[in-house]
Amino acid sequence: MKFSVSLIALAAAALVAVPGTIHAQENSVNGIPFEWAPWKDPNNPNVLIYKDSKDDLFARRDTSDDPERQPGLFYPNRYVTGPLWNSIPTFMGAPIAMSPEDLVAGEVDVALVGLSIGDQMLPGGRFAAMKMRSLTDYLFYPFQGTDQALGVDISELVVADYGTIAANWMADNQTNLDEVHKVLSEIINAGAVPIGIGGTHIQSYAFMTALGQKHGPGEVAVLHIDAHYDAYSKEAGNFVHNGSFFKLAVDSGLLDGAKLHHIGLRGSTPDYKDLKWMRENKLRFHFQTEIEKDGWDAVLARLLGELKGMKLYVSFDMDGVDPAYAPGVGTSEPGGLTAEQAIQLMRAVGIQNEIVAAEFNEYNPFLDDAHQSTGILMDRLARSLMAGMQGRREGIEDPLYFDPERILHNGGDN
Ligand SMILES: [Mn+2]
Repeated sequence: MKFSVSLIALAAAALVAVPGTIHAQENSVNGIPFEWAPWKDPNNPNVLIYKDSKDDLFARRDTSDDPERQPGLFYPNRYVTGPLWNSIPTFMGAPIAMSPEDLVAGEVDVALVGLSIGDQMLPGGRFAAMKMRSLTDYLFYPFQGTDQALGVDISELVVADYGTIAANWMADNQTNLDEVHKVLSEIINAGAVPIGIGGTHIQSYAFMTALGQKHGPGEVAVLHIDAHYDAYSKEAGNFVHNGSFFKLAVDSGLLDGAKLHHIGLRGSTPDYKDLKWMRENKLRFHFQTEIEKDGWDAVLARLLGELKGMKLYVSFDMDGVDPAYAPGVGTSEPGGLTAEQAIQLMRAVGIQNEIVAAEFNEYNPFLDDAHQSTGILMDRLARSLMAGMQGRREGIEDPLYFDPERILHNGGDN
């Protein structure tokens, strides 16, 4: 009798429990005792707790025993000149800065900084920065920096490699964002423009928190190049992931929706519900369909018109470019910008806008071709942006400027 009663009680309990929902009870969640899941906060099972301080994940090396040196930039190379393959690799072959003091003393204009978060459908982005330092490439800083469209030399800019921002691959990526924010703030407060290399698109959220803190929320405009609009809802218990960060940024007031400019959109999203959210929040978006309909030149002119006069942060997802030119991405979408259009866009915004930050992400070196086409393109996109920035310093105002010396012959006669 007793036995059958308890069976009925069990059956009743099973009927009450709704699969997939969380039932916080006195000492268990979904029937799992809290002592078996010590990472859950008994008061709020949606919140993860850390046994150790999360700061331990990003402890800085003790440098007190390092040889003393004056703050500033240094090259890790043995030779005065030479290709990247006979030196210790840095981004573009740039000299190294280790600390904000180095950035200030070196009067650094652009700090190239590696990113290593791996929040991606097909993991690989955490290896992108490492790969970008060791591209099989012949262009290296400061000797080969002349942009062939503008005729300006990017080595007029003081560029440094600021190392790679740690992302603990065993930690959740929301925790990693704190460290990205911290290091980006070091760069921004030292007066340099951070250009992020590698990682995945979730890091964009930390760029926006660092820029929001420096310039004020809603002050900086974003140029977002991507096949995807990255304002999907939060998923799988994550507040932010590499496809949701723009929604969170706009909904939280960190970013003014009217200053979020998308280009490269295609594929099967957004749906009508998401498009409604984009319209309600006044996002500026340019689908590939618009380029198909009106042509690249018209859409580029429209986009540049919208961006005019704004402080700009460039957030470049490599899948915004046609996989014909950039196959090394995890969420490949046929169509998209050509390599040439993307390069032209970087040059143009570098001339037209005050660039306050940029990052090139979602490059997966494991999926690149043997020529490293995606990595080489990512390098050239960063160089083209820097060429635009230098052109702006030299007084070039037209974002579609071309150096006449490189186009016109005999004074323009032929
Ligand atoms: Mn993206």
